[in-house]
Amino acid sequence: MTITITAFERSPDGGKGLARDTRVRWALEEVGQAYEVRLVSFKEMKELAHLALHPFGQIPTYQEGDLALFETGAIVFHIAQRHAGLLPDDANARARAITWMFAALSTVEPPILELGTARLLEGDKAWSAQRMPLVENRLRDRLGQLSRRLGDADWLDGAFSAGDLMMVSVLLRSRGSGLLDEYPNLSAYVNRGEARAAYQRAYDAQLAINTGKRPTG
Ligand code: GTB
Repeated sequence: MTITITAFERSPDGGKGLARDTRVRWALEEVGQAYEVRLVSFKEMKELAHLALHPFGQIPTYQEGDLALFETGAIVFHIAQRHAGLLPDDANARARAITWMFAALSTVEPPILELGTARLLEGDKAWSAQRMPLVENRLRDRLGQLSRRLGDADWLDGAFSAGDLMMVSVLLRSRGSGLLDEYPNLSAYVNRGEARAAYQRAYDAQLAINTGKRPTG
């Protein structure tokens, strides 16, 4: 059955991997599933046809036959459950990998997004200078905890899994803040994720849409 995802017609980052269709593309590449992409404009995302697929008017969505999904956590989890390659066979190891997916989305991503909002949308407010160190330190705390847990391991729990895919995807969003560089093992972890052939294919395909160039891979 054909898999179709949605992505930005024009991504604000020019297709440099920050929009969340990247993690879905990456998961599909890891498990070797072909997919099609339907590009949507910001206007179309808020129209009824798209809202029927995504109640919050966002990308990405995922369609496969009768199934329509939104939320990257649910989509990547679905892909990882359906196809071999992203979750271990051992039941306990599988549960731990799923735990890391949730940790990425509900414990690590929020302070990253909070800092983005504070810098991009609130930087000009009178109270911003007072609040900024608090927001930055909240993210530092989280990154420090994750850094200590990762230690010198390549991946969070044994072999690369959907947990790493989600964690690397989330951490990538913090790179521009400069804070990730304060944790060399986390920087190296993100670099390892990006170096995977499946990630590169996903990145190239997204970039090609925004630059008009065909992917080379
Ligand atoms: N929790 C949802 C999920 O994980 O699927 C969040 C989905 C989401 O935030 N989608 C964003 C969206 O559609 C795109 S990824 N936004 C439009 C809207 O809400 O109206 C967020 C994003 C967009 C662009 C960049 N960038 O260019 O740097 C980075 C991240």
